[in-house]
Amino acid sequence: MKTQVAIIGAGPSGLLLSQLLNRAGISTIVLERQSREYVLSRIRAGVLEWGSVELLRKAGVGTRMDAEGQPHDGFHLAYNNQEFRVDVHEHTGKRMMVYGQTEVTRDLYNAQDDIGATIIHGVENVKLHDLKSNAPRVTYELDGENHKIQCDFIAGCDGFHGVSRPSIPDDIRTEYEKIYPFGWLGVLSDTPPCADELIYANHRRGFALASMRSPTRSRYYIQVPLTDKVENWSDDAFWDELKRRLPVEHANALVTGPSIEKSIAPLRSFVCEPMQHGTLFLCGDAAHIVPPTGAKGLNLALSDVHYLFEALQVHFNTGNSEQLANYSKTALDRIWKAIRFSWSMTTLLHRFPDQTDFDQHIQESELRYTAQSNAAQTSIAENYVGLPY
Ligand code: RFL
Ligand code: PHB
Repeated sequence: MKTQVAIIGAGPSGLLLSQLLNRAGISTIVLERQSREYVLSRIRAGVLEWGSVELLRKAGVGTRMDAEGQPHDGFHLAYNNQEFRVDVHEHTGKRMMVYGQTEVTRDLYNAQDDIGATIIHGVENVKLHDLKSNAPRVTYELDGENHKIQCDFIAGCDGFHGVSRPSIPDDIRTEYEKIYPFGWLGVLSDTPPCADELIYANHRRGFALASMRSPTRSRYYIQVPLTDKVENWSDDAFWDELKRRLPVEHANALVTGPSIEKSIAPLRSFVCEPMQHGTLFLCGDAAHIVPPTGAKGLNLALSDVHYLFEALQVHFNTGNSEQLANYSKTALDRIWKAIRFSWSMTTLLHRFPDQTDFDQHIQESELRYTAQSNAAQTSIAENYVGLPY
């Protein structure tokens, strides 16, 4: 088989890149290890930056998002039973869109079906070859048979555990990592959200987040030790703990119900440099991970795709490869800023195992300062809504 761009992974970054390239007349083949049903059953991010919204519209997948997504103008920060609102729209002129990653992925799959794009599921043993030549290849197995794709470029959109990043030789690749000493226990439930906007709560018992997917579907998280097992958290225990950590007004308004998804995610910050090697380009979680506190993971994956798509388009249309050569540098500039923001939100809002009363006072005084300072709120707002591409 032959294509211009072979894409490894059918998560949001692989599907969006394929969608943008196909619409620009550039051929792709997407290889995905899992089934389509499995990809569409993953519950992940919930908040889109406005740049992501505009990019999805540009890719022709904005119709359902615009009809069913919920634009939000602000969010709330809580501590010590107090809370304040960061009015993102007032500070930046932009808003966020609450629309789940699962729905984004579903819209991308449907759009790819409509244009007859090639997505091959259930592939095994994907290997990348001759990355430094101008005729790279991808080999894989499907139903026990070996296959080969010849291409001009390979996009590594295969997430943190994929094969693309390790295909960059060790002596060329530098990895930066910070592991946080806690995880997030998340629950999805068909109950109305306890507030109109998201609430991020710093609490002495640990962080909590009240989020949502729709007026009838809520998503909540609480910080838990890394040693906790999801089986040991009954729904009742989750709701009780969440109520303790949310400001009392919202705890009283909380409607509980059976969980329809419950999982624990560890928190880490991770960056791989460079994000390209010869004809291979990494996008999204394949190259970087952020803790979810800043709602940046999915949005960074989409902004990487924007940079790579623009660079590939210029290359194929004009033969000028300068933008492509600068892809890693351009993307990393924005990524490191999101890494910093996600780290600072995580540090501000979580309870660390060795945390002293002094540390707690520092967190609370930063929150008090932010509550009272227009400048501090502008800074949080412009990072939360997404820095410009
Ligand atoms: P994805 O979504 O991980 O997609 C990668 C795809 O590649 C496939 N794959 C392979 N295919 C072929 N061959 C191989 N060898 C392959 N190895 C892997 C995988 O099956 C998969 O389909 O990466 P992408 O597209 O870069 O998108 C990134 C986002 O998914 C990610 O940043 C966010 O979901 C992160 N994230 C969250 N971000 C938020 O902003 N808010 C959240 O609440 C939030 N929750 C989460 C998350 C990530 C999680 N993971 C990865 C553990 C919760 C979880 C559980
Ligand atoms: C979510 O709704 O899943 C969500 C929202 C905001 C975050 C993280 C996760 O910062």
